[in-house]
Amino acid sequence: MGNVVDTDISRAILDSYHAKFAGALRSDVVIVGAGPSGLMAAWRLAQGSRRVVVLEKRLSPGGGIWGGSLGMNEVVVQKEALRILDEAGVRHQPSGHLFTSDAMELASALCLKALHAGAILLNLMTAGDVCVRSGRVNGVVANRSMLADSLPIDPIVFPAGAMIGATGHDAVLARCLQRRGLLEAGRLPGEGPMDAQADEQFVVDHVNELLPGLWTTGMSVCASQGGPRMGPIFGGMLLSGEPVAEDVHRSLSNSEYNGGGIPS
Ligand code: 48F
Repeated sequence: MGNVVDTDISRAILDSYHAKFAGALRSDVVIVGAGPSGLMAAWRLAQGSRRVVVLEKRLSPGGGIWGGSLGMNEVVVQKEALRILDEAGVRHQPSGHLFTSDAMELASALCLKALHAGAILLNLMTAGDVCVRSGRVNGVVANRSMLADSLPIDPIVFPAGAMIGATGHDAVLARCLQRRGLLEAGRLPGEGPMDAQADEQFVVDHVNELLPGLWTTGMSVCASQGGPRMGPIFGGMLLSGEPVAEDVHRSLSNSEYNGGGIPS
């Protein structure tokens, strides 16, 4: 089996991880959460030549995709999202007026698309705070998952021109702003009762910039703006990643933050 030396293996891991990590410290956009909406936004932004970093607290990216509904690993999408499945090479079957895909296939394909488009994905990285300067969010504060809560270890900052909160139902980044009184009163109402039809449209129509530099996508849109909680259907999550990518791309093109978190 060739010349396999333990120190060479360790050095290979260290060198390539550190190169990746160093790249992640010079990005245009930091996306927190690698669920369907975050991965979709990462894929589109990276396709548009933005330097994108995705921070995911768990070992596996994919968020709520893997378990489908009740652990039945099939995802349902509506026909408006089929073009995304096709572009990602995800197979689907009709089921009445809806379509189903294998959850593993969708999660894997979205990861691969985002990575191959150029996004950097760091797993085991939990975002716990944001940096704000002169009223603009200009970085995400993150720590190694599980270490932060158990040991006195300082976090690290990922600076960027734009941040996207894609942490799903708990809207972590928006809550950071709320805790500090940086959101307008009543701006974080939480999710309303389930209404799958209304929610699917809500997460697409209501992606917006909560505070300069910070956008939300996916279920975080509902949690931060009072939309209905979600039914077990995924088309809206995928479609929500597209307008947020467009907004962020446009905003960065027109701003002094085009080269990252530090004004040019
Ligand atoms: O929950 P999640 O899949 O969010 P989403 O993209 O999609 C929602 C659907 O999966 C589902 C639904 C549709 O049927 O309602 O819930 O809005 O993915 C969120 C990701 O963010 C990660 C989490 O592990 C998951 O992979 N995450 C959560 N908090 C943090 C985080 C954090 N503080 N730092 C980093 N990642």
